[in-house]
Parts: sequence; C-alpha cells; structure tokens
Amino acid sequence: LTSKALDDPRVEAEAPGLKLANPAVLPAPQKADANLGDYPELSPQKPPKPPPVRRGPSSLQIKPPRRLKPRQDPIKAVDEPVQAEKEEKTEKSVISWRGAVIEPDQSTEPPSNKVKESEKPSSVEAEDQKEPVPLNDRQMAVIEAFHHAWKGYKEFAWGHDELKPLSKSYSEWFGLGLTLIDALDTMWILGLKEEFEEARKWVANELVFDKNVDVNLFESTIRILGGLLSTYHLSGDSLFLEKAKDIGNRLMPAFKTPSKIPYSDVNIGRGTAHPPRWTSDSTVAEVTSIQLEFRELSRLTGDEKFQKAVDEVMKQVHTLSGKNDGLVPMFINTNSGQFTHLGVYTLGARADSYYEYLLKQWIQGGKKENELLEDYMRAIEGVKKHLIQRSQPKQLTFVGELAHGHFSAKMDHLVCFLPGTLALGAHNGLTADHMKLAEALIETCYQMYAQVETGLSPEIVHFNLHAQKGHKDVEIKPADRHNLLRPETVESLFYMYRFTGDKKYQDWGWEILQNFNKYTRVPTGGYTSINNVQNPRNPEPRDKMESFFLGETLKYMFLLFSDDIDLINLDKYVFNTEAHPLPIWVPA
Ligand code: DMJ
Repeated sequence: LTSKALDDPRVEAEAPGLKLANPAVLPAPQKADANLGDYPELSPQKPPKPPPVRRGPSSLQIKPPRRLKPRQDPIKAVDEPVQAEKEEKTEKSVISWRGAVIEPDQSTEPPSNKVKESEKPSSVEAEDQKEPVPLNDRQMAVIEAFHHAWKGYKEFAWGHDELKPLSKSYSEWFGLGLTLIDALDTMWILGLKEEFEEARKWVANELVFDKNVDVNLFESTIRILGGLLSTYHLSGDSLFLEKAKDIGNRLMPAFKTPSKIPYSDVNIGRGTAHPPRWTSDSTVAEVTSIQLEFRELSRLTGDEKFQKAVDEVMKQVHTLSGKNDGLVPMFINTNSGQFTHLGVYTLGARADSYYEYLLKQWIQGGKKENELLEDYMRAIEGVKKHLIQRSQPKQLTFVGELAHGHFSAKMDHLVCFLPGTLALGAHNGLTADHMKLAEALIETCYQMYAQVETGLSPEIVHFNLHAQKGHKDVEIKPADRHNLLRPETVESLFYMYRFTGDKKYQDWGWEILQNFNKYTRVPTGGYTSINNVQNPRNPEPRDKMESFFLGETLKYMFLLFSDDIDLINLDKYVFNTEAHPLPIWVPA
C-alpha cells in the first residue's frame, strides 16, 4: 500500500531539513562494479543454467527449506486444520470475462474443506530428499547483504521495530520486533539457520502481543500475521501458528464498525479499535489487502470468523458505486461503508494492493471466486483506458493518475508491483495482453532506476509527455527524490524472470543490488533509506532501515537470482503484499 513514511509524522521528525547524517558514514561512491572487491567470493555469474520451465504442480507441496530441516513438533500445531470455505464441486471449465480466456486450470484444483496431508508442514520431509540446488554468486551476494543488514539490526536494534544504522539505535512503531518478524521467512529461504534459530528464540521468549499499543491493522496484518503464517508453513513450527492466532484474534476488534469496514487502528492489548484521529475514513488498499492472511488463518484454525470478516469487506467493495471502470477511490468510510474523496484514481499509495489482492485471492482460493476475477479484469481494463500513457523521448509505457478527469503523469515507485501482478495473472491463464503490458511496465520501472544518477529509483517520478531537448523521460521533484529501499521493482523482476527466463531481468536486479550496496550500505552494519537519489556524492542517508528491506527486497533479489522454480513455486504459493508466501489452497 504505502509505507508509513507517507503518513507518519515521525518521518518529518527524522528527516529535518533532509540533512540527516554525516555522509562520511556511507562508503564513498565508487565506479560500477568496483564494490565487487568488497566481496571476495563474488565474480560474474556462472554460465546460465537452462531457463526455468513452466510446469504445474503435482500437488501442493510445501517447499522444503534449503539446508534447514523443519522443526519436529512434539505437539500437534492445530487440530485438523479446516478450510473455512464451503466445499463446492466446481467443474474445470474455460471461464471467459470480457474476452479474457482463462485456460482450464492446470495448477489448482477446487479447494476442499480439509487441508490435505500433503499440505501440512510435515510434508517438507518428502521434498527434503531432493538434491539441493547450489547457490550462485549473485545469491551469495544477497546472503552477504542480508548478513550485513542483520549485523546492524542485531547489534543496535535487536527485538525492536527498525534499525537506525547511522545513529546505531532503533525506532519503534508498534514495539513488536517488526524487522525480526518480517525477516523470519527470508532467513528460512536463504538458508540462514543460525540466525533463524536465534530469531525463533526471541519469538518464543520475548514476543508478547498483550501490550497496550495501537497498531495499524493493515501493516500488522501484512508484516506480522503474514510473516508468522508463512514461517509456520515453511518451518512447520507450531510456535509461529500460535503467535499468528494470537495476533489475529487481537486484530479482530477493528472490524466492529457500523459498516463492518474495519478501522485503521487497533489497540491489541485493550481490544479497542478506532479510525485515525482526523477522520472516520479508512484507506481502500488497507481494508482490501488483509484478506490473504485472514483467510489463511481461518483455514488453518478452522475458525471462520477471520475469513468472514475480510470476505464481507470484499463483498461490499465489489458492489460499491464510485468506481471508474473498475478503478477505486482511495478512501472508504467506516460508518457509511461508502467510498469518499471520489474522482481520484491511482495504482500507487492507498489503492495499490487492492488490485494485487483481487488477483491473489482468486489464485489463493483455487480460481473459483469469480467476483474477484471480474473486479480484477475490469480494473486492468480501467488502467489501460484511463491511466496508461507513453513518455518522451523513449516511449516508456507508464501508469499515471487521474484526478477529476485530469491525467497526471505521476507514478509512484509503489506502482512497480503491477508488472509482477500482471505477469502472475497471465501465468494463471489470463489474457496474454497482460503479459505484454507487464513487459512494457517493467522496462519503465527499470528506467526509473537507470535514468537516475545513483541508479536508484526515487519514491515518485513524473514522466515527460512532450519531447524536450536534453530532457529524459523521468523527471524528479525535490520532495520525491528519496529511496526507502523499497521492493516493488525487484519483486516484479522476480516474476518476470520466473515466467520468461529472460536473463536481462536478473541483470537489472543485479545492477540494483550493487547500487544499494554503493549508496545505502552503512559500514557498521545495516542499510539506510536515503534522501537524494540524484546526488551520488551525498545521497543524504536517512538513518532508517525499513523492515521490508529484509522482508521483501532481499528476499525477492535472492529468488530472482535463483534458477530453481521450486524455490517458492508460484503454482503452490502466493506471496502476500509483504513478500510472505502463503500456500495456494490444495486440490480436493
Ligand atoms: C510494504 O509494506 C508492502 O509491500 C506494501 O504493499 C507497500 N509498501 C511496502 C513496501 O514498499
């Protein structure tokens, strides 16, 4: 959706005058590739392995942790997990929506009421027999980056929400060890056994949700609930499911509103919820991007209340007026249940993951919830009709915004989730046009990095619609030139590589990783957001490592550089919007 950076007054406080840190703490800018010397083990990538093959799953299997064994649980995590959704006998058929032909499903059968044996975490045992795929140099570089980030977090911010790598301290948002929880499944996927075990101990002994603290429903769902659920699935360790149930229950008061559209904030200790102080509105993306997690929690626990609450939101949003060819406004009122601030449409902050979760819920649920698919397909048509334009001089396809009929050539970096989502839809049988659009958009997202002095994208760009001598496609306003170590472009590169096997996507990701290392790496440990992507001599470090750098950015990098399509197989898993993989519900 949006980083809290957009709404959080602390951002201002932490970036007074954008003169934050002593630039000397960041490594001096070096020539491209020069920092390879920092990593003795790095060399250009080895000869390419055969491109990934598109294949459907035999059945849903939980990917075996590479180099990590699932914990042997003495206690059974939950009684027979139950899928909250009613069993339905649906025939495999070709669905067509406005010309979109959906191939008969090769990858997912209708879900049954029960989670099958093969879906339970213990099924990792079987796959553990498989030969581990050796890591390549680029993956090793990601592991090195993770170690460096973790070093800073461990030394200066252990158990706290976010590392402040320059001041060698931490910041709290919810006071729940956000970075540690967000990073759990990344450590599992990267095979970092020691770090994972240490973090697990913290979760077991220190993580307490019975705290008088206000948390944001969306952020804590995608980062904490999502992180715990995916770690449970990967590790098979019931500790994480117990914690997920605890936080899930504590978030439920948010849904007690006149309209059943949830409030933005919940006090997880007191069990009270409220909207932000200045309004009774919630953000549309926030209330429509918690579904994957709550639905999965219902399936695992057998308690329908989680899924019912979030399905109700989708049901209402589906029928609301105020949409523009499937595009939604950015706010919804918790009293009336109606959209507010009508007439403004964006794929960026406050709306982004609404679109992402339409598709992903459809995939999660076995591609049978047709309303979700309809809303998704209609929205992408709306994007094409109202928001897509081409820039000058390079004719880059971009997604702008619409405000009361006026087009703005503004695009948030957040929008760069879209190529990946479009590609995922196409992989799941939606129209090939979506893949074409994905290919064009990922090129644009890459250019948002490549056309900038540091090779890092700013938070927001404006595209030039008219050719002007000496002007690039991408213009950056002073207020928008920060980079928060966000994942969206790398995320989309990962999907594009998985589905096409085109090595250029890996190469683009590799460039980005090197630029993160050049301009955001803090020698004493950790990475930092920066205030000025246009000044390679002084990118103005912000002194903040967002939890999604470990939860998402480095995870997607690692997966992007992998040629193993079974390393989080996209026919078996769907990533939540914080990069936490959740299982696609199994065949009946
Ligand atoms: C993350 O919390 C999620 O990816 C969210 O969907 C958008 N904002 C950040 C990353 O940019």
